[in-house]
Amino acid sequence: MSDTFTFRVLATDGQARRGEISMPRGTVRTPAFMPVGTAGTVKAMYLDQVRALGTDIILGNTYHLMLRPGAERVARLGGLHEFARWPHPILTDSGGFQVMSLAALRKIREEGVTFRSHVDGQVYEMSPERSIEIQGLLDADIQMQLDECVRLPAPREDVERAMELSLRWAERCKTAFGDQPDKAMFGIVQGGVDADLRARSAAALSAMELKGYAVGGLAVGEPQQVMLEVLEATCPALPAEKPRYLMGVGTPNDILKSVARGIDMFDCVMPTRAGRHGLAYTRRGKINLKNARHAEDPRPLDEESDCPAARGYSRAYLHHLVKSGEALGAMLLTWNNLAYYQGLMADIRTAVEAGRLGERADEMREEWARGDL
Ligand code: PRF
Repeated sequence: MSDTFTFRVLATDGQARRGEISMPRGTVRTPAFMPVGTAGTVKAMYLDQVRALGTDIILGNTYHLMLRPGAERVARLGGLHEFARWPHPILTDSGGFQVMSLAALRKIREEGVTFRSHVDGQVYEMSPERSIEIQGLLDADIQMQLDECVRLPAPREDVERAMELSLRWAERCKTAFGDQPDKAMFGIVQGGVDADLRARSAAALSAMELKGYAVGGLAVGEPQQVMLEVLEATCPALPAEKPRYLMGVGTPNDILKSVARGIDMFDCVMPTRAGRHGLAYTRRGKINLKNARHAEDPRPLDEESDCPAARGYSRAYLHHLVKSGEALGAMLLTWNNLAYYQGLMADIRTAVEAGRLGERADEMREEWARGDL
């Protein structure tokens, strides 16, 4: 059967690409930002609002959903799209990274990972095969291989062992996923900050002829310049005709610089988490609404924004909501931040099409630096 999951590069600007990933549930315009919908909800947002901001795809987490409400239950209720009422593409992370950051008593063996749930203390086992089975029960359009991400800095032999294990797990995930023309299973490049480990990982995954590739193991404590050097070594080693996803990144500036190095997809908790903590992203940089200087400021966050949250409420009111711990404060700031991020991605796509990503990035940085409106 011919693939109904396809990727096309429509334009390039240096290493940057403007593309389209198509699948039966919809088309993802790249470079794309995927809002994080860990537990089947983009926190503090209606999914209709998330969609209206120009979101083509959201991310879900195997780890959270397997623990609560359980993958088999979601499957009985029609899958994650039906359960959450998001009929558009969904990518799920495989669970390995979240096990390492959230679960207790983690143990990694060749067979898979054993851990104690942070929800109810029960012990679970997750093999590469079980991760793909869960992502299938959730009915995710893009599924990620189970991998091991080592926290940096780490000794080279630990990074190498985790990278090699991740390659063997990629093979097992590929077999478990089988032939599904309407969906994709992406491999994840590991190898820390070591250029030759990254090159080996990228080459071995490329040989598996997967439908897409992620770069994992970055934004785990290393300086931005180191992350960018790893991208410069890794992206050219991946097949040009497949989408590339940088996991868990990042700030607007990280995204601009990573697109310029060949990345097509991103996810990050930054806009949603920051919104719940009183921080607003605007085209003039970040505004901390907790700060007392906003207490009597009648101006909106950005009167030129298309987003009602940015245009329709005074900073004084937002300050009051945040200081009072009101739910509406988190809702409005998350809305504003996701609107900013999706506006940024649209701006990036237009700039790549016009062959002026570098100039546009400089203009944006200048505007951020000019500071508060
Ligand atoms: N692996 C997986 N998910 C991830 C990462 C990874 O390395 C990262 C690292 N930035 C974020 N999310 N599976």
